[in-house]
Amino acid sequence: MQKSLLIIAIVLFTVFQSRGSEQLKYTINESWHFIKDSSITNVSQFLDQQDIAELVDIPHTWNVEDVTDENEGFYRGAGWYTKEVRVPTAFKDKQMFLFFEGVATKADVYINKQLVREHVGGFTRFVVPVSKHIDFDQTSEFTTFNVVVKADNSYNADWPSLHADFTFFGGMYRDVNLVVTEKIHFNIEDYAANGVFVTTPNVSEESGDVNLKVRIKNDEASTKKVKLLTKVYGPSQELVQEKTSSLVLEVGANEFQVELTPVANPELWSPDSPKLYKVVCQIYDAKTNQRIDESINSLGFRWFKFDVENGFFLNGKHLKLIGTNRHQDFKDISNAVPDHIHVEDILRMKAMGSNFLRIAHYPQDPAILEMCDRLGIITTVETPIVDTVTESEEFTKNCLSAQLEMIRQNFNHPSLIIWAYMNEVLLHPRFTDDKARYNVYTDYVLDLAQKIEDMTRAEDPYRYTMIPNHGSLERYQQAGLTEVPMIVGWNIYDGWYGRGYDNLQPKLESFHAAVKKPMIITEYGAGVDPRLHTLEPTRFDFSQEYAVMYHNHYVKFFMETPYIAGANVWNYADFNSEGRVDAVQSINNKGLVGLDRAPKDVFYYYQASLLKEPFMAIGTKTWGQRTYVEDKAGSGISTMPVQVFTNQNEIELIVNGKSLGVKKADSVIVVFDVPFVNGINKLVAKSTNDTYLEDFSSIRINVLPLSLTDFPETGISINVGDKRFFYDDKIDQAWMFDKAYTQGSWGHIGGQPYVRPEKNVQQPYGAKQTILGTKNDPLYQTQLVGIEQYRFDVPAGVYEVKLHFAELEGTKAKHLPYDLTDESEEVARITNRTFSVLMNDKTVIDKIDLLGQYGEYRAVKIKSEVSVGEGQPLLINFKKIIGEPVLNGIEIYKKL
Ligand code: GCB
Ligand code: CA
Repeated sequence: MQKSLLIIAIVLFTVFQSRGSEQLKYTINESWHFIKDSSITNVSQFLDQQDIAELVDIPHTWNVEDVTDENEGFYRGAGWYTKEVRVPTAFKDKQMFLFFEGVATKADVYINKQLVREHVGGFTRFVVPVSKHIDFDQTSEFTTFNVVVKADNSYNADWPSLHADFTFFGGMYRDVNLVVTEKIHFNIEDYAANGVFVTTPNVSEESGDVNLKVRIKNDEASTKKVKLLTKVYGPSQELVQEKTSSLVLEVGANEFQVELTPVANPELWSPDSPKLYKVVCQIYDAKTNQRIDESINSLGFRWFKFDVENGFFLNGKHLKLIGTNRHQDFKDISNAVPDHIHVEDILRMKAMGSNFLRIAHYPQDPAILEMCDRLGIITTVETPIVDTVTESEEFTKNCLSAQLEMIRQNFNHPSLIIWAYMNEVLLHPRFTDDKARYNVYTDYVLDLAQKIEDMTRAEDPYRYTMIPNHGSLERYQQAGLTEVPMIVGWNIYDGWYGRGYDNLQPKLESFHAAVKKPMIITEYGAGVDPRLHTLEPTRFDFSQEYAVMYHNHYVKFFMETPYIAGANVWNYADFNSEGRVDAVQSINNKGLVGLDRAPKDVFYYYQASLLKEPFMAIGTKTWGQRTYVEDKAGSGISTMPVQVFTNQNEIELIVNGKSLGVKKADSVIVVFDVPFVNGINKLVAKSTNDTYLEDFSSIRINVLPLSLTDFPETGISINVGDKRFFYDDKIDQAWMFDKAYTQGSWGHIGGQPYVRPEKNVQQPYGAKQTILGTKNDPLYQTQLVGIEQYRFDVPAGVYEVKLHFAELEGTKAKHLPYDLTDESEEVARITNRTFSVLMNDKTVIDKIDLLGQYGEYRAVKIKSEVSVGEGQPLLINFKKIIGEPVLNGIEIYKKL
């Protein structure tokens, strides 16, 4: 039996040798004429202005600069693109299409000035038929036609997402292609899918079903007979089976089911061994045996199950899903990223030990799922309905089409196992002050969810569905939303935005008891500005050190809690969020790597936690230069902890050629107290077993003497009112946190660290507002209030002192003047905080009014020189006039 099948296979193969003209697909990304202008009302008006158009290449977005500058808001409006596309006139017998991979948010496509397609949804692909809209130039070898695309990223109540913590970049930000097919072709007009939908309803170690749904479009004038040849290739490219089906194509859209012989003993797909098969479908003309079209898709044999109590099982084995979320932007490019970045990102996730990726909050470039298939990263992808919905027919329609496009376009990916939709959809619910109306609203949301759910299950009965919620159980339960999907996702931030991370366990236990559905922690994370370090990590301090503690707590808990099927760190990388104010303005910095993909310590922490192969890395590598005070006067040594991340039991650390001994890891972290000497310190960490792991770090430190008899050449830079070191990576400058004055040394006298006056602020000290006029926001977000003096006991000489200020109180910094002479003038004379600064009795800053002169939240730097005589200290006195004097930072250098 086996043998005869094989013979038939070979015979068929030879019959179908001849190749006709097949589908052609290539990018037409170069040289589009572009104008950003919302006042253009029609296509002719735009085309008349070509002299002012800019020449751009796709991928393109118009929001690269305005989303990170200091001005609030960014351009949300229309951008017009045009290009003359030249094709061989011989294409007149074929079908041509424009294939857009992503245009945000709405696209109007014109061919030869005629509007031919409107598409809403910035994250899914769409196809526009061309041939019927153009006249071929029979007198010439080539025909040229004009394409205009009006992209629009305005706010529109009917276009999801309405509101979210990411930037809604506008533009033609993914590839645009020309596709040329025969009149008979796999139906790419079906929601820009590729016409073939592969399913594997039953898979076991012994056998794997393969079924296909095939959609073919017949644009000929009459019914046509074709043959469909389906071939399955194994992971080593060997032909596993083939099948020929004779099909009669009606005019227009056709759909067929193809059942293949189950594949015996399939090589299974899993994160550890992502074995990929390939399904090749070819259409042949039944008469001429000419090949007309081809569609190639990946196929993986795996079976999976989510269990309420015991989590996730792949191919019958328990697997804890753990990995990250991902956005699609990059430093200085925004979302118009080349494929290479997508590819590198998935490689880096694999290198981190991820086996799970939540593609949030919207479908991304095709390269992402392709790479996940190949590298073995299990995925979930979702439709961008975020925070809130509009109760309109149009909004619902757009949500449903976004979901349908997502499903059809991404159908053939073995890595993908969950279709998700709606992220934290009740985060900003409407009508909270009117109970009855609120219920009408949540009923609407519920109804929308049910519609999406039903459609998703009908489209794909073999995958799971999921809705990710924020941590407000009652709200989602009350609305009925936890009942709709197959898996409930929770975005949990205890230990960051709210409470401590100790709350994690009781919270999730109560969620698990309340909702009897499989659970995934779809988000958890902590902000990190890699420039910030501290010896006293606290919630919301954005330090590298706090984030490691936070993630360590979460990961340990997930690993030992069976009902948590999986978890995704928020986020793989830092990403743009224009409206965000944090340590880094307009950036959400919960990434394990930066916007430029530079790893933070937490990235190494995950490598140590997740990788199976031996791993070790020394932390704080991005801290290029540090400065810290010596342990004891005259010792010249600053002892500071250094973390080493490893999955080995113990590590040895050698500092400047001397061993600090061997230390055991606590979970995956080994901490060494390193006695740093001034200048460069060489650290070598080594495993003690035959894994021969070794890592190296060269750390530059300015050890600040307690007694300044030899004033340090590097100067002294103090982050006043703070407990964090700050490293300015742009100019390689190290700042130390503040210290109080002690006899014979240096430091501040008087004053308290600034604390936000509002209740329930997250940060322990300092403000989190964006500071204007600087990129070093953290320095200026903290200050000492009521400072009396900064004192340095220095040798005689000339010193340059630079004082850094910012008004953090806004209108609250308005005070009553203390020197009222006439009581009746009191109200009229309310004025701003004002103080003077004297250096060794010389007034260097006279009655500064930060609010009045510079405005709130603006960095102010004032530099002045002072001459200090023999035996004299350098005294910087803050003289209070109205309200309390403040100081945010101080730098001092010896000139002479
Ligand atoms: C969330 C959101 C995500 C945010 C994240 C955060 O829950 O789903 O879009 O970026 O929190 O960092 O606040
Ligand atoms: Ca400060």
